[in-house]
Amino acid sequence: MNITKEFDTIAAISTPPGEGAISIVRLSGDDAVTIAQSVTNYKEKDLTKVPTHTIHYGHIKDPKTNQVLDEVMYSVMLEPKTFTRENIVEINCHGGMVVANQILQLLLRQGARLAEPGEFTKRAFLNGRMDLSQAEAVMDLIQAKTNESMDLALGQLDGRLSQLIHSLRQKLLVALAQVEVNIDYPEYDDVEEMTTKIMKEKALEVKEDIAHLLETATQGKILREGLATAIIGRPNVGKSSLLNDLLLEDKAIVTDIEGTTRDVIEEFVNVRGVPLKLIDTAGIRETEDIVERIGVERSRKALSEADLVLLVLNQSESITEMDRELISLTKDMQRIVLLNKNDLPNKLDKDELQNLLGETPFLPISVLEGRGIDLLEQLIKDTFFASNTSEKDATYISNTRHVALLEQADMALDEVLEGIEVDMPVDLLQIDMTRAWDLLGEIMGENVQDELITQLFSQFCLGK
Ligand SMILES: Nc1nc2c(ncn2[C@@H]2O[C@H](COP(=O)(O)OP(=O)(O)OP(=O)(O)O)[C@@H](O)[C@H]2O)c(=O)[nH]1
Ligand SMILES: [Mg+2]
Repeated sequence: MNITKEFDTIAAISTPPGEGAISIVRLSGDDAVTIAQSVTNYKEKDLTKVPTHTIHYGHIKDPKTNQVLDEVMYSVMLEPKTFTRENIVEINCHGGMVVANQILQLLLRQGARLAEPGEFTKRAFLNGRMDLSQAEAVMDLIQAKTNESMDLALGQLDGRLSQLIHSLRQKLLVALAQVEVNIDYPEYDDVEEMTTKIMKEKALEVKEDIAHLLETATQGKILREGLATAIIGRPNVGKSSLLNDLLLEDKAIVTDIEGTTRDVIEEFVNVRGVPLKLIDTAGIRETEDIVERIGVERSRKALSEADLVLLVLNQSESITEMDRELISLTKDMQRIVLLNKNDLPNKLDKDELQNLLGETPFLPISVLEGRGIDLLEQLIKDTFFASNTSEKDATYISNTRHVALLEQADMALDEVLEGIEVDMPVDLLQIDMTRAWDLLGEIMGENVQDELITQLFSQFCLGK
């Protein structure tokens, strides 16, 4: 990779905007300490002389106006044992954006540059402190929605994925080394035979490992992005009421008018450790109303993209044509069928319903009275963890970029195998195998294009 090491000093506010007891303004780079020192009250400790990894009480003073801005704590961390492998000073100041912003402005006037989003982590990567998959884990960690997704990110930050990829590449390296032997001693026929044998062996081995990793991809993606759960049903069965109940919040409008929800509403909620992206949809029915019709279209789209469907029926009414249609539409999907309004007299023929549903069980609930919701939450959890062998320490692939690279490496290995079948010369096989090796390396950030790096890091939040 083409790394031009920048050594200018960057600064940003690292705490989220809003009210809080403290905010943190962070400096990283060669001049971090001298810039911090230039805004202290000079009668206080000299930060350029303090030992690394120490914390100091002091003030922030504008050297031009002599105005004291805040009373702060300075944490001084000298390279190389820091997050960015550069000198870092973190200033803990009073909370609220005004103070933190004033301090940041002052640091910029004293020679620091405003950091781009993700630039601290980008430097950690460029300075070799972590590989790309670990840097991506930092981002996942910030966005983690449940304990499970946090574990996943932590594992990756730990370098678990890197180690695994490293071991795959090691296997390919053994085969590639054998090719060199082959090139050095071309006069021995059995060397050539030996070489293709080892290449085949290793290609198959690595393909199997890749397949195993890719199997975990869906699971990993769900942990990261949430299980897309669409609440589907005809109008007025209580979909929005259910959404509000699971969220413990009145997000969606509920009325007794059919067609209340006109658009898709998405909300994240943690149900017993399962991260759900709950999607409330417009009730599905034939309608002349143009706005509602667009809503119904969107509901159908949400349905087709869902990982899990909560199909809501109204058990105080008999089964309608639309119910039948929805039952048949979801028959191949992961679904939970709910009979809502269990508090009202029952008009729904359960035998008929079971006939329509086949194997799928149904669960009577009453959102109004809060009955059956506990069971529903348990069912969601069981469904989720049943489809997941849930190896506690498994390395999950959760990142689309990683999935794409693994798939490409797998294809390159297919080409190696096909080449062996048709007795292709060893040096041509070597090209494909080297490509597989390179592609796996890209997961950790080797040979990755500068633009991709910039784009990846720009997804971070400011100050990270
Ligand atoms: N009796 C009874 N009424 C309920 C129950 N759940 C919801 N309702 C009522 O049913 C009506 C419709 O509820 P909504 O949640 O708006 O239904 P919806 O499925 O979102 O309707 P649309 O958005 O129009 O498709 C409201 O008056 C709710 O108060 C329940 O368990 N029992
Ligand atoms: Mg609704």
